Amino acid sequence: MTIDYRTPLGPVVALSATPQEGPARQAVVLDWTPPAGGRVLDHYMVYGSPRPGFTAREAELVVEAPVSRYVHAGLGPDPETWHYRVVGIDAAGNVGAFERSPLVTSTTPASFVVGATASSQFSDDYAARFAADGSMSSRWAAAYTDDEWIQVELARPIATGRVELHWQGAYARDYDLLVSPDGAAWTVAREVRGKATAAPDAHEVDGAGEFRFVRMHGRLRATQWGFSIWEFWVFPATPG
Ligand SMILES: [Ca+2]
Repeated sequence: MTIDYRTPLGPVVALSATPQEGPARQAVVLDWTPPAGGRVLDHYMVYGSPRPGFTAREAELVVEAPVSRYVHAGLGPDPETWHYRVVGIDAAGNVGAFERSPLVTSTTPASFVVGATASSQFSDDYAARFAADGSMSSRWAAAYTDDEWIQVELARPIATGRVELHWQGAYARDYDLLVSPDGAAWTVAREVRGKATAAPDAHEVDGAGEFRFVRMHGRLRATQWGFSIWEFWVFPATPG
């Protein structure tokens, strides 16, 4: 079969945008099929915007994708509506027409963990919010001292839920897990002593009253480094 690269490149096919829910940050999964005609595609330009009337401007270029799938991550914690179009660029440099691309729209759900604060941070690159950004490649790290804490705020109060602490190598030997309805009065939900590895911890919290804040108070470090957590997640027992 001979492929004619001189004719205009057609639009991508079957573009879909599906929200992907995470506990801290949301994402939209974009999937599509290459344009008809069997051409070799070099890459795709993914355009997106909260405005439905967006155009193919550089400011609205979300990514240049090498394959026909892209996960638009890091959205939220509030619901976000995004509109997308995708154009292909073939091996001869032909660019698909923006206006002929399907327009798809996706709205993400609200995040359940809406924010994080801490008693200290090693530097701006290790701020508390990096433990609630949905990414396992960013993290909070405290100053190199014992007795430091990090807490997350929830979208709504719950009485029962699961807390997941995804520790980096610099985990806590001893720590307390506390909950609070207001961020001021705290109840100890769990005392962990003698933790021996950096494996994630999951705690089912129940019977500590209604709470909207959850705190990990590190008492004793397992390493010389500061307490460090990739992600601090809370899942409600009953979806709200
Ligand atoms: Ca993170």
